[in-house]
Amino acid sequence: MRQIGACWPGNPVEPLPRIYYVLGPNFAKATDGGVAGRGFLRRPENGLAPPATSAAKAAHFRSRMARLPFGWAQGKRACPDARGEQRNDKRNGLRVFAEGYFPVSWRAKNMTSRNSRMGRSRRVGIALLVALACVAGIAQARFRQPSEEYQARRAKLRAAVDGPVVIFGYTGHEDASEVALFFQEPHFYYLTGHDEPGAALLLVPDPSALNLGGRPGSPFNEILYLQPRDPKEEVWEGPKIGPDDPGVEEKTGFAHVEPFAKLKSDLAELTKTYKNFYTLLPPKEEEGYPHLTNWSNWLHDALPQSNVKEIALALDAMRQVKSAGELVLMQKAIDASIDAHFDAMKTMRPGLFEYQIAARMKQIHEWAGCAREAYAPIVGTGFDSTVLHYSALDGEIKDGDVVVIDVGGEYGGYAADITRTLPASGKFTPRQREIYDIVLGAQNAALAAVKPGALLYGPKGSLQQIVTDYINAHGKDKEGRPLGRYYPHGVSHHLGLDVHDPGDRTRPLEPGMVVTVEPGIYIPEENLGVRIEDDVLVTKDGYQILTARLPRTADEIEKIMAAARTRPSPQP
Ligand SMILES: [Mn+2]
Repeated sequence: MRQIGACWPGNPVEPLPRIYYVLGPNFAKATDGGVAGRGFLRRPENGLAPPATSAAKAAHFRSRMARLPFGWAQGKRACPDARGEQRNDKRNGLRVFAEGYFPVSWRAKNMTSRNSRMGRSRRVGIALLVALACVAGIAQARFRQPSEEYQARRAKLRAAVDGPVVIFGYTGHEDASEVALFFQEPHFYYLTGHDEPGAALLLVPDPSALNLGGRPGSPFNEILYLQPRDPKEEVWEGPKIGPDDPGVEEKTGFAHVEPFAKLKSDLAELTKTYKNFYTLLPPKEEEGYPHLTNWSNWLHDALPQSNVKEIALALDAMRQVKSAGELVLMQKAIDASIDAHFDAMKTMRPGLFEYQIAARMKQIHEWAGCAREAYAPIVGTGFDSTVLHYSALDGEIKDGDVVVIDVGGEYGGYAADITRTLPASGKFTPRQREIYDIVLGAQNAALAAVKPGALLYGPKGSLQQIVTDYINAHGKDKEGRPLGRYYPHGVSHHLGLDVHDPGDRTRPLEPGMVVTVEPGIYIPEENLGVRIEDDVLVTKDGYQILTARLPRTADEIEKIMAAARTRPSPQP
């Protein structure tokens, strides 16, 4: 019922068709179209027959496909049109979305930085969770920084533009699946710390432009717009912050909070002063729920005579450099994830299934305060170790396998991203160790280059080039060829509120940036994949490995595994 990842474009292993559609559980049941209730369907336009055993269901699917808006039919991963029906019908106790297409919200690791804004939001769809939230008060999925930190970020962004900035939070309608929980749009969260649906933010460079009909406190240079409170909704969703609540300024850190309905007329007022307005514009093809497309259309309608310009560059650049408060949260995510990786080393045994390793790791994250995983866990054994974003986790771990474990928790909204590769039996074979040591050597070479001014990607001396050169200069495949062909991905990405944090990956490194360093070699014909991934803070003079507590060498890993084997296998 949910889509797990798409393809890896440069993957030499198995070039997959670019698009999968996500289908409802009833569809999967009717068609056997997937594993364990996951209905995958390849796009019929690709000429690939849907894996349907029910011709009627497949015909219905095709007719629905034909009605999709152009952009979706051209290659989007999920269809938005069934979700509204689903909500309404659920209210009436009906479930008629047998052929519904679910927005993709699973935090797939393969989202690009531009697209990683998408599909993050989760709607509370499980009555039990709602009830718990009501009892416990408003569940705080993220841990706020002090209001001053958000105020300073907004002031910085205001100073960077020549017109008002409008940013929209998620509405809570982005994901209609049963497991969805609300999670705020990361840019909006970065600027506001506000974690409830349906809000918007307006920043105005010159406050005198927004003298709004003598409202008390005018003029304003920033306003938070909130939905009015709805007592009927709150029975289900729990109490929310409303624009007219006493103390709303204190709670939100905004001197001015208005009902959302006022945003349009405030914008109209601002057109008297400004020609340029800024927002997050959608990429050419927005993946998942079309949040940016919808809201930039809304804004164009509200501002027909104005220029609506992109703010992402300025905002992404700010997000790339972490504050002390952000680093505290990141370290907590990393520490929980390190503990989970230690557990995996101790638990690893032939005979276990991949999902069992992941299950223990997820539990350790949650016990440590992580609200959720930073991305869909990857535990790949044998051949699965060579699939970069492997996510089925249904393989049995066999003696002699290597197991790639790329699993990280998310704490206070901030992601950890850690990979270790373990020998299933506790001891690498000579060939496995040879490849392992090449990956480790490449990682060490890349780490040594991390300092302010260094480049992740680009010409000679970039981390990507260092890793490629190192891998090509060490070891050979079975045909005697260099191993560079088995390193198909990038060495690094920024890490933060998103596991693949947005921003320019060719920007020279600066102190305060947190990036991953993650070389890998994946040889499918040998069922041998190795990735080692650590999270690194760029400092004034070089770098600090935030994941340093977790050993990286083959010797250390074997030692930890051997020590655990003298004791009985840990129980859940
Ligand atoms: Mn990574």
